[in-house]
Amino acid sequence: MFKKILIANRGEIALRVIHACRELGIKTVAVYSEADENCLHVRFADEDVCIGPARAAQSYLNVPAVISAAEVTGADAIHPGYGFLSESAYLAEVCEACHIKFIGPDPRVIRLMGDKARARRVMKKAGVPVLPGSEGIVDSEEKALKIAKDIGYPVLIKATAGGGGRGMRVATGPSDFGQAFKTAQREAEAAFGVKDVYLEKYVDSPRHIEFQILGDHHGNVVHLGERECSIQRRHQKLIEESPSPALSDKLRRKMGGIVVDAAKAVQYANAGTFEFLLDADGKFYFMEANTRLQVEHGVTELVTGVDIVKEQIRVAAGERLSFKQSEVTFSGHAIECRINAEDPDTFAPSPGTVHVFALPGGPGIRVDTAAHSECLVSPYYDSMIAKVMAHGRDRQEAIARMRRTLEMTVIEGIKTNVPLHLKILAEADFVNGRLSTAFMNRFMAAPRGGRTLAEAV
Ligand code: MV4
Repeated sequence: MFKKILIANRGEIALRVIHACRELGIKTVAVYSEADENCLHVRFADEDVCIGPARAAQSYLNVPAVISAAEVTGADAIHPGYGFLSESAYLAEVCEACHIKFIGPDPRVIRLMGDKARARRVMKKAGVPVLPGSEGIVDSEEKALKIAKDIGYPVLIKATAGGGGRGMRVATGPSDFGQAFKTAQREAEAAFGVKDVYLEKYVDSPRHIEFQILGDHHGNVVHLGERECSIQRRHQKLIEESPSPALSDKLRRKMGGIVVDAAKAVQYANAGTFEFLLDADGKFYFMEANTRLQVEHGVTELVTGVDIVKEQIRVAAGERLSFKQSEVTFSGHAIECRINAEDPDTFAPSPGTVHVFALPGGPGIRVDTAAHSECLVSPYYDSMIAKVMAHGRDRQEAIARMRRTLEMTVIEGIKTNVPLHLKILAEADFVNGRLSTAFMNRFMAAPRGGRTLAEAV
């Protein structure tokens, strides 16, 4: 087992990894930017190294700085968390060259899944359902127009280097196809430096369902069921839950079997997530695979009892998964609300000093956060300051626990989206599990007492 792990991240996820390391008896190294000197991940790590200025490009995204910190502290592995360098095949390659274990899948698998058109092709070959679309990237508008006609409108033009919704454009017919194609290419080039795009049939108002998998270096892969992440705004997830209200046990077993086979086909080792769209007829289609620990991994931990981060560390060290698929059980229901430091009207970030930070806890509640009273929410990084998770025997109990927790949450000094969460949790469609990726758009537009939600919160 590793003796010392460097955590190339900050905030709640850096603390989450420290929890796992402490339980496993592994020493930790925090890295931090000049803006994060007083953060809890620095306080609770055994050692710490400042790796650069506040701007992430010069610190948390700086591969030479991270590697140097690992070298000088003698860390034998790096956990990248999520975001930042977590899906950097380059960091994983440099780690390999430096004989430092990267706690994540092989760089070749990271590269494969980072190329969305290629991932689609490989997954289709491995027996995973994909939407009608182009065979790989399409380099000319003329060819693309022909393919779009075959697929049938509406079609979606997606950046192959994209993911998370960036560089996507819908074309509703041949008349707006040219414009959408050019815009998608231009956005892809600007955002990722690669203008390549591919085409897919567009699904209206689907559910976002993702399967959690874990693989080891001995050919074992298990799935830990799904999370439904349909409640999101501008591709930022707000609420996630497990299980999905839309999946039967039969569909779960079917999709689970498919993702396990697909992961085995690419020799997937470590934690990963396979994203699907689920349409109104219950048909599902592969979208992309994320080769990292996800923000929302905690809801899966609550319903399965598996510590995903400890498993990640064990398998990276060459150990076998500590359980078999037949030993995975699902218990009750879990929901997560992402608490963001943002203005509830404008959604603009609301950084600053938190004067009071108090959450009640109690049965079935888990809070993952690096915030505390008198902490500083930095304008340099993501605005998510806490993940509140509620577990109950069923969905209704989980929702009730979430509501009473958020009602008794006191965060003063900055603005947060807690009021928004409480409004969503009270919405009939949410309570009845009628979720889709269109939920938030409808919700924001729906008038309440003569005002739209955007005006009311
Ligand atoms: C789609 C789609 C409809 N049809 N693909 C957005 C993020 C990326 N992971 C895939 N995304 C979508 N792909 C086809 N062919 C709709 C979305 C989408 C979406 C997906 C998941 C969660 C929220 C979403 C919000 C808007 C659009």
